[in-house]
Amino acid sequence: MSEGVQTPPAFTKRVFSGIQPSGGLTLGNYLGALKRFAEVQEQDYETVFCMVDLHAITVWQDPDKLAHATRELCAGFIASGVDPKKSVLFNQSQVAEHAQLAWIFNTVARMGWMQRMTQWKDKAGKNTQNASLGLFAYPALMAADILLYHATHVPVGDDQKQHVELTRDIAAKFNHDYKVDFFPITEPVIEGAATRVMSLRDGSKKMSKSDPSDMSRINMTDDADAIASKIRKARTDPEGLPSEAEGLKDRPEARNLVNIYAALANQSVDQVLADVGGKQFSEFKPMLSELAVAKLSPISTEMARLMRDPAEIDAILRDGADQARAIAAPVLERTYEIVGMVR
Ligand code: AQP
Repeated sequence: MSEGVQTPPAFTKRVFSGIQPSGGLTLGNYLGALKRFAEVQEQDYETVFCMVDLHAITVWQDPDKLAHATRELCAGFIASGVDPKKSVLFNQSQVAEHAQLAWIFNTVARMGWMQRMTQWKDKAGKNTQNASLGLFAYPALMAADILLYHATHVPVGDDQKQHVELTRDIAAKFNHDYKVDFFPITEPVIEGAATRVMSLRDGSKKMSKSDPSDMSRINMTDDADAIASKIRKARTDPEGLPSEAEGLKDRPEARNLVNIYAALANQSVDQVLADVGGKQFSEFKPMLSELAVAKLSPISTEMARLMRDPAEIDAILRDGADQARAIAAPVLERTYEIVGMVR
């Protein structure tokens, strides 16, 4: 993470982040989350990463697919460079403390805070009466995920910023109401050229696992032909590429493809445009496909290899859950004491 991000004093520098096993991983999850998790693991932070299956079931998940998606997500973490020997890597439902602390936070968070969450509004749609109570309470569980580890920093894509801000509000209200300085005020860390990867079919929507159109996203398990075909068919406009970022203003689809290229190439948007400015999309799209295949195919090959041994993945998750519980249990215990529960 870059300099300038403030660490709350008195708390160990610790990163927490999670991904839902709500479908196959997308390029958005990779660039907005996994790639950065692997980078931050090598920096001066303790790192805790979670497959948030309790979050996934806030919308319907087929039980067989959920188990498969959880193991595949674990394979995706490892294949992207998250090393279970360096990071705590586990599955949320194996550490009961997440649900227990979430209950306390359900009593701290206010209805009005939850109603303002854009993810709730987007996912519940017009039919809020039929959405699950869990979907409404999602941000309180996310606050519990983060604060159970006293995490000081949360690397996320731009879409999750509002939830991390709510986590800060919950921590501040808990500390204030119980007159303690127990939970840190966590910093969201949103960095990189692709903090919000957009749909390949509609530059105003984020790329998402659960988008009904498979052509809207690049899946981490897509082969080279599928990646090339999706990029070839990606929506663009008739203009060529500009030489400076300013020329991408009001061109969301063009900006999205350039952002993806920049993030995959570890370059800034300006560096990319200095090279490709003046080219047509017919020339740029094959360059992007080649880069995407070069970066993603070693990851998908490794994911497929890991998935051939599900027992090994389960053992990694169990071991990670033991490590997670060792941090989480004392924090929950102290929370109960602060709240006044007889222990
Ligand atoms: N399009 C994206 N661009 C950048 N970052 C993204 N993330 C997700 N989509 C993008 C980041 O990935 C992490 C895990 O997200 P998640 O799976 O827990 O939930 P999500 O944000 O709701 O992702 P999806 O793919 O859209 O899942 P569904 O379709 O199930 O809701 C987060 O850090 C997120 O910011």
